[in-house]
Amino acid sequence: MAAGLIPSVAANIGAGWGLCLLTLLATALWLRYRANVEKFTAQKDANNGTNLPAPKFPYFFPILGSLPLAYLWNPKSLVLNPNNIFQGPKPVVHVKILHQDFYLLRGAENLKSLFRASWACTHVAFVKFALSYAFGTSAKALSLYDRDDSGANHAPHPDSTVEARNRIDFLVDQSNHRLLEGPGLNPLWNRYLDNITNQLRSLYDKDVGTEWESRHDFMDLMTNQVTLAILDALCGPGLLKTSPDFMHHFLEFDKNLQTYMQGMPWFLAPRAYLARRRVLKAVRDWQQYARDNYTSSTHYKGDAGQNDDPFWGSSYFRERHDMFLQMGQGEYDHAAIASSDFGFIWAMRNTITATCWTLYEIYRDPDLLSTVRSEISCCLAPSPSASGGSECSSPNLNFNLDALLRSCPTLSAVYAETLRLRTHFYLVRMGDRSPLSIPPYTIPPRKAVVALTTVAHFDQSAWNTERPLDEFWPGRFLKTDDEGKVAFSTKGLEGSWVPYGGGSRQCPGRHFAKRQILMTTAMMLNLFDVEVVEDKVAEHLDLWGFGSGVSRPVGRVGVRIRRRRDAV
Ligand code: HEM
Ligand SMILES: *[C@@H]1O[C@H](CO)[C@@H](O)[C@H](O)[C@H]1NC(C)=O
Ligand SMILES: *[C@@H]1O[C@H](CO)[C@@H](O)[C@H](O)[C@H]1NC(C)=O
Ligand SMILES: CC(=O)N[C@H]1CO[C@H](CO)[C@@H](O)[C@@H]1O
Repeated sequence: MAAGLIPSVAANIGAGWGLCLLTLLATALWLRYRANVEKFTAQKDANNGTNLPAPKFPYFFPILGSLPLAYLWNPKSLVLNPNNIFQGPKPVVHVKILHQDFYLLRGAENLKSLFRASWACTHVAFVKFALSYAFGTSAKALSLYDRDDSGANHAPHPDSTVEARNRIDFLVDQSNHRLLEGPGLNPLWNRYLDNITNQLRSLYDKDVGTEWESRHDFMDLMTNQVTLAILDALCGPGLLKTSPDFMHHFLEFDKNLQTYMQGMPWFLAPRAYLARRRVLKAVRDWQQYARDNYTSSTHYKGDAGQNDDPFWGSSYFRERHDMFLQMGQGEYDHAAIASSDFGFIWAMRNTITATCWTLYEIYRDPDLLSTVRSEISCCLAPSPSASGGSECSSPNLNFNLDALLRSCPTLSAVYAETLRLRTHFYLVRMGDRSPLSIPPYTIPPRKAVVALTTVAHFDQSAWNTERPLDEFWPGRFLKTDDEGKVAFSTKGLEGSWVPYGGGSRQCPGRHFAKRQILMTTAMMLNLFDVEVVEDKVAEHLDLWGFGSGVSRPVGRVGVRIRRRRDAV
């Protein structure tokens, strides 16, 4: 017995000493922490300067720094909690997490300063991170980014000696703009319009009857329709022809995005990495098929885009393919091109989920539904098939896009409020060679400056809070004048409504996204009556869902659906 006692006494004495040391350490840490807190709260920002260092957010543990552990279980509630690094008393803070320095900022004026400073920023670190972690682009291919010091602006940086063909950051940015904000936009849009019109007509003619019938999940139904049509517009029919399961793997990939971004090793998440291998293989197979079949005589005719073709889908992918192959010494091989192209294809996922949420909000509110329906009924042009076409039984879907964009205040407000409520995105910038000016502060170059759309969109001081900010209320964007006329307005919301970011790196897909969401919504409302019967949906906002853009719906929305009774 005694023999058993001795070690346990020794252990107790040891533990006693350990405890004593720990107490000492904790006291020391506490004193240091209090001193930092005092310094932080006492720092007065002289408003005559513009060159101040941002206040340092005090932290308790030397190595962890301000690592917000509660983020792990509920990121959104941590982010909106008034006592954390995202919401503290100072709108610009310097935080240290695991020895990394970050600058967090919030407030409309600071976001506007950040957007203004975008032209002096470099994105290379973030692009490389996303391409390698999420999309699996090889380190060899990404080394082209390390060698490109010419910047993303039209004129290369004066010290840079990079050859024009190797200006990867600038060239990729330019090709995105050509497709989404330049000559590529209308053909892309026309192909989307053509496909979604036919898909929804076929749903009307073949799948949905005149009597109520149940559907297990409305979000799933819409996701499928919209994803198919966007893929067709962007990549042509070849992607689904060569890989009929692409959509399934794509949605699986999307669900797991944060798993890849967090650098989870493959053996802890084999299914997630399997989904990624499958989508990447699909893109490679499609591009092989496009290389084999494309000739300059296979281009589309007319509005579908005479520079585009059914094999590559858009000239965007065909030209990017040549552009990447011509860089460096062939570091960007076919696999690397496929993974970067997939990164671009993935970027459309925000507009898919946004369409689902928009329709969900309208269909579950009968008053809103009838207001929006009466607005869109004024936007119909005569149906081209109305005279003698065989489709005279199905409703007119020939909406005038400009009218939808400009003359439907409530529809616009639903769109804007959906993006306000559901977009959770980190906007990140980094000064390239010179510091970033966020008056009165100056932030040193090569440090990440981060703002979160969620913080901006839930800022009590910026928004009309007649209804709580966690509630969907399109009225936030509507103004009624003296004669009772309702207008859509985002006046005074610059820097507060920021679902697309801002400045020179603002989302180039926003024009397509807005058209796509408004038009698809108008068509659905004109074709179908939908009633929500089982509302079991929530935003995917745990650690694995938060921060990737417009939230993904989880759970389901059981509905009854039928052909619209009073269709016009
Ligand atoms: C509702 C839909 C969408 C939302 C909320 C959204 C949001 C965003 C945001 C917040 C950024 C970062 C902007 C910044 O840092 O200032 C971004 C970048 C980007 N988005 Fe979108 N986006 C949407 C739709 C699309 C679509 C449909 C496409 C095209 C297929 C697209 C392509 C891109 C690309 C290529 C970038 C990177 C731009 C760059 O780094 O230069 N987006 N998007
Ligand atoms: C700015 O204000 C501080 C104190 O308010 C003062 O000491 C300093 O001289 C001022 N600097 C300039 C450039 O006016
Ligand atoms: C829409 O595009 C998808 C994907 O390419 C294709 O499978 C489908 O047949 C197209 N639908 C219509 C009606 O054109
Ligand atoms: C439509 C068409 O021409 N398809 C051809 C494309 O290329 C593949 C080889 O990758 C051929 O098998 C197809 O017949």
